[in-house]
Amino acid sequence: EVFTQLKQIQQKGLDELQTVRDEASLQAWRTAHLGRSSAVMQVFSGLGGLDKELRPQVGQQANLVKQALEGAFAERESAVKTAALQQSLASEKLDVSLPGRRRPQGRLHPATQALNEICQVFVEMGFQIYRSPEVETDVLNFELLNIPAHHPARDMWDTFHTTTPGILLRTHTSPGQIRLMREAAPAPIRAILPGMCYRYEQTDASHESQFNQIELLAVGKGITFGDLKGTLDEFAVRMFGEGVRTRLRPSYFPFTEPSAELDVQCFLCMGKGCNVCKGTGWLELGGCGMVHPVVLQNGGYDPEVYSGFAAGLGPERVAMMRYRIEDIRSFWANDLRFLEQF
Ligand code: FA5
Repeated sequence: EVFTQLKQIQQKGLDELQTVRDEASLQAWRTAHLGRSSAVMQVFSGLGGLDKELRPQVGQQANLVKQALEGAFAERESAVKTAALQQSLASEKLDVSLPGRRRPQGRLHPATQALNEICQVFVEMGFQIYRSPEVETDVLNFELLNIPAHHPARDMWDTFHTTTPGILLRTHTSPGQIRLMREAAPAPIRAILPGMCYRYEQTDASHESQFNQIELLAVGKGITFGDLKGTLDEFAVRMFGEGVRTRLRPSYFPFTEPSAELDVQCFLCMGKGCNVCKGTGWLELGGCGMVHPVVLQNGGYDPEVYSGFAAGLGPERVAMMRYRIEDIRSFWANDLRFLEQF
């Protein structure tokens, strides 16, 4: 009757194996029918209790059953694996004709684009680009530019101060004038100095607490106010188009004498008056003037021998006019819906 039992064990195992369709039930079947506490294994462990003559025959028969089950299992296992592979090949088919997903492409910030364009125009006119630091000393940002402590102009140009006394974020690119003059003296200079400036400012649609400037500096013998005017006219034409004129309005800066505000004719209405120029026909671009003798001297040039002109332009203002951007605070608000338009 042990033999009948073995036969039944084998039959039951094989029958149940028929219903196995996946990896999980395959493993469950193996534990149930070939595991340590499975029926066939119990026959092996019960061998000791049998009659001596019966033992080899039962053992042999149990072995055959075990081998039959193992063989069937191996077959089923490979069938299940093949089926799973077929299934995944069919369901995860790659369609190589689908277009790929593009990575979003970065681009230059609109302020950088305007800055680059203005620099390009001046470079074509023979100006060199000179970089000077954004973290500056009080001495260079103010004192050597003729703005001593307690000078009223300091209020207008107040900035962010570091915890180190006398070290601040520059309010304009003008301290670069002194740095460049000291490096170059007594050689002639024709350069632009672009970069970020910072101000402690009540911000509004046209004033940010950070913005770019492009400083213009020419120093040499016999440089006149006419050279300044001519340079700015040529810049306006190259930048904004044929026929665009500039206008200088008397102004005051401690580091230039005489000083002027630079307006450029509105290139959208060509001076007739429109929304962008608020009906005036002119757009304000920056300050300028002849380098003050004291500043020339601070830079290492003898004002009796040398003269020069300087200007400070606001590239964001140029970009605002060009793209009709209504609020300068959009530039640094980090809103991609704004930035991706340029
Ligand atoms: C100056 O900063 C002078 N250093 C310019 C100068 C240089 C004069 C050389 C003479 C010789 P002002 O503070 O006006 O001047 O600034 C010049 C330009 O920078 C402005 O016309 C404007 O375009 C830009 N600017 C100034 N403040 C801000 C601000 N808060 N936000 C955006 N742009 C500004």
